[in-house]
Amino acid sequence: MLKLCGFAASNYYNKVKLVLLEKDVPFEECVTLGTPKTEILTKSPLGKVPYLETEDGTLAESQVLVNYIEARYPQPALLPADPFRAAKVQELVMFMELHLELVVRELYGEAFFGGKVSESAKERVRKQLDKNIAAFAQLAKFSPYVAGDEFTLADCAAVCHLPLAMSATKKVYGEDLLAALPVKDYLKRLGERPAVAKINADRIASMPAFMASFAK
Ligand SMILES: N[C@@H](CCC(=O)N[C@@H](CS)C(=O)NCC(=O)O)C(=O)O
Repeated sequence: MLKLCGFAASNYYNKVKLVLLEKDVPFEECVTLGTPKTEILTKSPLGKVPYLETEDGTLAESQVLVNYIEARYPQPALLPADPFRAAKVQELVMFMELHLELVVRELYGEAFFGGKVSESAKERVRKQLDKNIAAFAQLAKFSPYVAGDEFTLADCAAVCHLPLAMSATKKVYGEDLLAALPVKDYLKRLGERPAVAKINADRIASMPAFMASFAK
């Protein structure tokens, strides 16, 4: 059986878990909090989660994981059959991860963990976000799903990454930089899907153990 390793506070872990749940694929979860980094490094070359243990070996990088799951369990499809439309979904995922999540991640220390981000870093991130959010707004549809009229892998990414971008920018800049987009309504709507409700509930339940793992 597939084993998804990581922890429920991780947006990348939750993206993959959501894909597995939406497809009703049987899987086990393996919580890596407290696992020595040296051990994780034997499975995931940068020590990052999630990673997926399969009968054939281990895979790292969440988008690789979801593309593997999509290929192995094609139904229900989370990518359009049309190659161009499928590529547009992947484009949206890449935009959210490279140009929103990875940029906003620099703020997490201050937004969520009681740290401090330098004023120059805040300014640099803000400039990048202003540009990248405008680009994302050109691609995102929210009609009713992020890539258009079908629920896709892009929604699995969006429901995990966008809330972090909203709350981190709100905390650090005093304004949600995604507020001009219909993200709140979208997340509310998507939150009604049982699989999305499950990853959100599991994430909330996991927070005390996650925060405690930093105190060690
Ligand atoms: N590009 C990676 C990003 C994964 C990632 O950043 N995971 C975080 C948790 S959300 C992590 O493992 N951080 C620990 C570290 O970087 O050592 C993916 O898509 O899987």
